[in-house]
Amino acid sequence: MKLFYAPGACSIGIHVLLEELGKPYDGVAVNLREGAHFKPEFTSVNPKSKVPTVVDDEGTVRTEFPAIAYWLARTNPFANLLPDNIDLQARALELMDYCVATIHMQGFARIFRAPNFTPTASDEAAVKARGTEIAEKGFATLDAALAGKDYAIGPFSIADAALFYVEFWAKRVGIALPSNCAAHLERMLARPSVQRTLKAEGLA
Ligand SMILES: N[C@@H](CCC(=O)N[C@@H](CS)C(=O)NCC(=O)O)C(=O)O
Repeated sequence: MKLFYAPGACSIGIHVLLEELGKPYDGVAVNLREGAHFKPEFTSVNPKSKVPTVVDDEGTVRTEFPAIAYWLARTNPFANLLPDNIDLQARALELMDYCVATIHMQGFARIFRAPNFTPTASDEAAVKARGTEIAEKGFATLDAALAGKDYAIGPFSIADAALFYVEFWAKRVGIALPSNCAAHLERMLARPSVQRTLKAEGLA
């Protein structure tokens, strides 16, 4: 198994899940700043030019965070990354989609890539402010969902990997996390899988 990742990018969540599995894999760092994801070496693997990208042992390419996470959980049931209970599974998928499609793609994407959202440089501060607003609303929603739970759906699951990376970004850009999200981030940072991932990505 091979994981294409960029240090500190959303691929960090999939990196954590691979560490949770404890099976051998190769981590391949893709330098997004230098545009390595647009070069043939990478686009021949994933023409979408995105990390995370996973290539499994049969050579099948897997893309999109929720799909990769779901596939890892279902093909490695010993790791208990997704409970058998269908309601909890649906909750995990719901939460992952909210982290990726809303908090990441609508919130943090505006903060990290404001020029992608406006042709006018003087509008970029407003774009970033809107991104912050979307992310903050997202964390407030997830904070309520976390009440009384150690992890996103109760037991640790693939949803925590998605929640972890957006919380990690919040800390990086100075968005204050509400208390349940802040406690969840600390809980994640204490997991050996997360510590190994941060070390491997040069972020420890
Ligand atoms: N919807 C994708 C999002 C992946 C994504 O946006 N990855 C970012 C890094 S966090 C990326 O590869 N960006 C490169 C670019 O868009 O140029 C997923 O779920 O995996």
